[in-house]
Amino acid sequence: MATAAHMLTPLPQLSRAVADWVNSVRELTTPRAIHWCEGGSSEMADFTAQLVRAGELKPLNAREFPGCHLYRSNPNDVARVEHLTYICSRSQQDAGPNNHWMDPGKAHAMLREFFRGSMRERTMYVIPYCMGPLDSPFARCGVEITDSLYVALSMLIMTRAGRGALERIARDGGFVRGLHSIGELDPERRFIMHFPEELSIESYGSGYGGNALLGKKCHALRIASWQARTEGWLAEHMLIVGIENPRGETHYVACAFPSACGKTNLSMLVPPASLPGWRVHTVGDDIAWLHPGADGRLWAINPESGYFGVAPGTNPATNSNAYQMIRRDTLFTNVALTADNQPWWEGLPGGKPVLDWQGRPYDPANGPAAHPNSRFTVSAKRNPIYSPHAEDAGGVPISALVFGGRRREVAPLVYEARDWKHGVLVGASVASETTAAAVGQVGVTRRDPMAMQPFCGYNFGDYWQHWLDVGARLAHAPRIYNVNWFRRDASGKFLWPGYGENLRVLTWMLDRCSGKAGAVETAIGLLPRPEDLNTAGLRTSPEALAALLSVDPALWRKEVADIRDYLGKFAERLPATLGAELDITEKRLG
Ligand code: OXD
Ligand code: MN
Repeated sequence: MATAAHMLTPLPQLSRAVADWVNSVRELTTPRAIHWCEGGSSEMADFTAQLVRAGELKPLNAREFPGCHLYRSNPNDVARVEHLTYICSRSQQDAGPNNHWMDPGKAHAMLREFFRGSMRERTMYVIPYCMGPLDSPFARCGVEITDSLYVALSMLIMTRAGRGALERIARDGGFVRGLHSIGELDPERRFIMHFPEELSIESYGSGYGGNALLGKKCHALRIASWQARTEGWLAEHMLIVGIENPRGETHYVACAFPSACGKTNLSMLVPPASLPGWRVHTVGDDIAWLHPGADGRLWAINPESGYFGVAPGTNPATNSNAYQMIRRDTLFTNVALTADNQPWWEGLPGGKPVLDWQGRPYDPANGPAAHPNSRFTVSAKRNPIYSPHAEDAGGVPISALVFGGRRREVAPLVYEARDWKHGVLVGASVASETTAAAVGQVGVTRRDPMAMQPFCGYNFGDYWQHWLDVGARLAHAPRIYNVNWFRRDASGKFLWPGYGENLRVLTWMLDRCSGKAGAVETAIGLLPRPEDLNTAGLRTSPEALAALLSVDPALWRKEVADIRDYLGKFAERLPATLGAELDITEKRLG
C-alpha cells in the first residue's frame, strides 16, 4: 500500500548530517525560505509553473513541442569557465599542472565572503541526489544547495533527486556537499571550487549547466575521479552504448570525446539502411563510472538520468533519436525562436529564426541565431532507444574503450592500441580542437587526455598511473581504440561521413574483440585495411578511405615529439611506462 504523503518523515528529519549542513548554510546565506526537494513529476511541474510565472521560462509551441520551455541565460553566462575552475587540494602537486589550484583555506575564506547573505530575498533549494541507479553499489550521493530554481529543475531532470536519494544518504552516511549561488552573475565574482579531500564543491556566480548543476561535471567527474582513485575505479567523460548485432547479441562500448564532439549523437546512433539488423541502445551520453568486476571485466554505469546536449547540429538526419526525444518535456537554453514559437538552431533543415538566443530580432550581423553552446535538458527516459540495462545496479560489461578528438589531420579514422599500457598512452595523447562548450577560443588544438583535461580532479600523472593499475587488475580488459571522425582533405572537406556510418568503425572494433576482424600493424597501432571494414553501401571513395586509414610517418614523428613535450610537464609524477610506450612508437616510426 502506498504511504500517504503526510505520513512520510519530513525530509529535514531524515539525515542529521544533511540537516546540520543545511542549517549552517542558511546562517551564512540568509535565504528568505528553504525548500527541500522531494523529487517526482508534480514537483517538477510546480517548479516549471513558478518559473513561467516569474517570466524566466517561456512555454514553446504546445502543438509541435508539448511540455517544452525556453530559458535564456545571462549573455555573460553561456559555457563552462575552465579558467575560473579550481581544484583546492591541500597540496598543489596533487592537483597537478592540468588544474588551476588554490589553497583550500584561502578558497574557503574568499567564497565564504561571496556566499555571506547571497541568498537574501531568495529561496534556498536543498536537492539530495544520487548519481547512478538508487540501488547500485556503484552509485554515490550528494546534496546540492542552490538559490536558482532553473538549476533545481535541471537537477531534477539530470539526477535521481529527492527523497530516495536522501534516504540512501541517511543509510550510507557520506555525501558530497555542493553549495551553489548564482550571486550577482558577475564574471569577476565567478568561481567553481572543488575540495576533493572534503568531498565538497563551492560554485558561485554562474547558472550554466557545467558550472552550476553540481552533480554533473563537479561531482560525477572532478570529485568522483579523486574518489575513484582512492577506491579503485574510474570516473570518465565517456558515453556508454550497446551495439546489438543481427544475431541479437549486444556488446557495450564506452567512448571518451571532448565536449561538443558528438558523444550524444554516437550514443544514439541510427544504423544506416545499408547495415540491416543492427540496433543501438543508449546507456549514457556523457559520463561513465567504470568498475573492475569480480569476473575480471570492466563494468559501467551512467551516473546521470538525463541529457544536457548541444542543440546546434541536432536534426532528424544527424540524430533522429535525439530529435524525437526533444520534441516534448524538454528545457531548451539559449536557442532561437521561430515566428510560431518553435525552438530553432543552426543545422535544422526547416524553419526560420525571428528572435535570436538573446530575444533580439534575428539579424545575421549579430552572429548565429542560437548560441553555439545552446542546450537541451531532457530526461533519459524520453530517449526512444534508452537501453533496458541502463538502470541495472551492476552496470553493463564493457568490451571496448574508445578515445578520440576533433583533428583535421594526423590521427587516422581508427586504430587499436597494442595492449592496455599502450592504450593508456593513446588516451593520454588525445588532442582536439576546442569547442564552444567552454569560454575561450574555438578551434585551437590542445591536448585533452582521455577528454578529461577540464574534468580530472587530480594530477594527470597520478591519473595515468591509476589507469595502469586498474588495467593490471582486469583479466579481461577491454581493448582500447582511438577514432577521429573529423579528418579533412586538402580542401578542408570532411573525409568521413560520420553519424550513422560510425557504426562501421564500432563493428570493426567489436569484431576485433571477438577475433573476427583483420588489421595491419603500424607504428602507432593496428589499423583496419579497407577490406577489414564493412563498406557495403558506403559512399566514401576508395581514395578517401585510403587517406582516412593512412599514417604519415613525418607528421607522426612531429606528433610524438609534441606528446613527449606535453608529458614532460608531469615530471616525476609521469609513469615511466608511458615514456617507454612512447619510445616503442618512436622507434617503430624510424
Ligand atoms: C558537457 C561538456 O556539457 O562536456 O557535457 O561541456
Ligand atoms: Mn561532457
